[in-house]
Amino acid sequence: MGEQAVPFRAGFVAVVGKPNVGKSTLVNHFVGRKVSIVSPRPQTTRRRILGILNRPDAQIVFVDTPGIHKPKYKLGERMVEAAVGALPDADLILFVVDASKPPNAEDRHIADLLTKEAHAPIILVLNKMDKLPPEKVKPHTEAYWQLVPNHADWMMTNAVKGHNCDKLLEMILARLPESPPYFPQEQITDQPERLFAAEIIREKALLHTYQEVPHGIGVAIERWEERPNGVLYIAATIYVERETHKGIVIGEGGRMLKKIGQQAREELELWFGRRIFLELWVKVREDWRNNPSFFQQLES
Ligand SMILES: Nc1nc2c(ncn2[C@@H]2O[C@H](COP(=O)(O)OP(=O)(O)OP(=O)(O)O)[C@@H](O)[C@H]2O)c(=O)[nH]1
Ligand SMILES: [Mg+2]
Repeated sequence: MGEQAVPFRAGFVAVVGKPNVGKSTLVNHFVGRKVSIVSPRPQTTRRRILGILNRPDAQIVFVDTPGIHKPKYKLGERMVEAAVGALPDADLILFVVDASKPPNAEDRHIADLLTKEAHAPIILVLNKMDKLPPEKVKPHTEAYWQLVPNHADWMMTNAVKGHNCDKLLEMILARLPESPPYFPQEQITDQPERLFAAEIIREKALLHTYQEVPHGIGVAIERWEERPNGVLYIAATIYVERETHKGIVIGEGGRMLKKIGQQAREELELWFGRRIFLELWVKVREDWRNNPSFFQQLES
């Protein structure tokens, strides 16, 4: 008398919302490792990045997306296209909002896009609950809930601490279709190591820059070599849009660049489990965010 086999579930869960609400933090929490960089600056994520949670009974493919915003550059247009493009094929959608603030025009715009582009059920994720004052819980929850078309459920979370994320995961699992896995069960992302390395460097550069500077930062891996002593040698260029920005990224006596390089190297050594020699350069490329052939190069 064998036990009834539990059906395997698998599916794509698109994670969408405006910039800086905590989408990538949430995806990293579920995957249990950083697959998508996080920073306090809006528009950190620039591409669709898969974060895969493998369990004995399920494979959840989270599709992290760039924050949907009103684009001012061609890069921004591409980012928004990437986010909206994740909607039609998703099995489930997480609409992530910053619950500590009431919905604004950007959230309403995303809700309209969901009405047009989404076919799957939508779970409203009211993130940053730690910043939500008790008297705002009811009005904010109700205001967001009314915005969401085809809403299936909602959960209040703190993605940094992981609060309520286990409950949210149960909600997701319950709505996932029966399916064999889409990816090998040891795979956690679709992002090649080279691109991940470029992203980690960009994350460290974002952490130390402000205002317009972080938005104009792009990282290109120039060289990637196995050295005979077992060290991985990586040379990368940090592109900025102005000469003044170059000065900021390099810092007085090169101190800022050194700090960015040291933090990126330490984290990459942790993820790759090996010694890394990282060399960084800073170059100016005016208006690169309006140059698709240039920013596509950054992704290869
Ligand atoms: N207080 C608080 N901060 C959070 C929470 N979740 C994320 N954050 C912070 O919010 C900032 C943005 O987080 P991200 O995960 O990069 O946000 P995102 O939605 O992916 O942003 P984009 O990639 O720019 O669209 C970071 O500083 C996070 O640490 C939360 O639940 N509470
Ligand atoms: Mg992000």
